[in-house]
Amino acid sequence: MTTAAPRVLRTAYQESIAAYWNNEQDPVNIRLGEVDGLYHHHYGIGEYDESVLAGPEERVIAELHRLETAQADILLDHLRPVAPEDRLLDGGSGRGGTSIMANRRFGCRVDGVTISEKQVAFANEQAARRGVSDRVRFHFRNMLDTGFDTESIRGIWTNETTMYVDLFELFREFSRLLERGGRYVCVTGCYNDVTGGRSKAVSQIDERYTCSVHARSEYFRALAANDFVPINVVDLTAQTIPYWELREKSSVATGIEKSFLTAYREGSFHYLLIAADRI
Ligand code: GPP
Ligand code: MG
Repeated sequence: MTTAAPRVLRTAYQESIAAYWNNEQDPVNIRLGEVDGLYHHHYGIGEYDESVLAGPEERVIAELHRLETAQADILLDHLRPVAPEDRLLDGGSGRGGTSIMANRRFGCRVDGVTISEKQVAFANEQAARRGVSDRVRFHFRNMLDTGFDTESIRGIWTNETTMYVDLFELFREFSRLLERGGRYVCVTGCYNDVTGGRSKAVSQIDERYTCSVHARSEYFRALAANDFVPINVVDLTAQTIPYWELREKSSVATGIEKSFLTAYREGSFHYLLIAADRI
């Protein structure tokens, strides 16, 4: 299935991103993951149960985790149908949560790629603990240049990872990897280019994660340029605001909560799901 992998880290920027994720140990990710062993690097959606605020603190942690898992479930809903013999790719797989959920739901082979060697080791350890290492594998590879075979994959997703890369380069690679009729699902934060450029709150998010949030229009331009046709576009903004409100009140708040809440409430930023088919 695989050819020799090309050099993974190609630029000083990519090296700095890899270093960030190799050192990341934030309680907002670790403590939530410990709830049930699904470690996420994305945000949540849905209403929260206000009674958790009465304590104990573990209830807030579990509730934030439940909302993050609900986000991954919605993403996977848009990948269907997937058969057990299909193969899926997780572009920027983090600590592996969404990949493990995809395998659990579809029973298929899942490959995750990330430029963080720490994340690769961590996620492979999770797969081993669950006894799914034969079906779920994490690789130290660059999603812009995976080295996987052309038209070998049925479905690809990126769960909040596209703000680290050029979308035209990324979708060129995904277009190559997918079978005809294969599906790509993206959950992302993007800035609203109807209201102008990057707002101050969006710039704060960029600064916090060393990323570069794209304009909403950029996604559709880059998809169309690479033979992807959107079938569903879901604005999840209203559904993610409660997650940020609960997180802001929690003991695991990191300080970025205000920027997300401001950006979403003022309309300068959207939390978007895009599902597109490779024609
Ligand atoms: C990190 O998730 C997600 C990103 C760095 C992408 C930025 C996302 C946008 C929607 C702009 P995480 O779970 O590692 O972040 P945190 O540590 O804040 O929970
Ligand atoms: Mg997190």
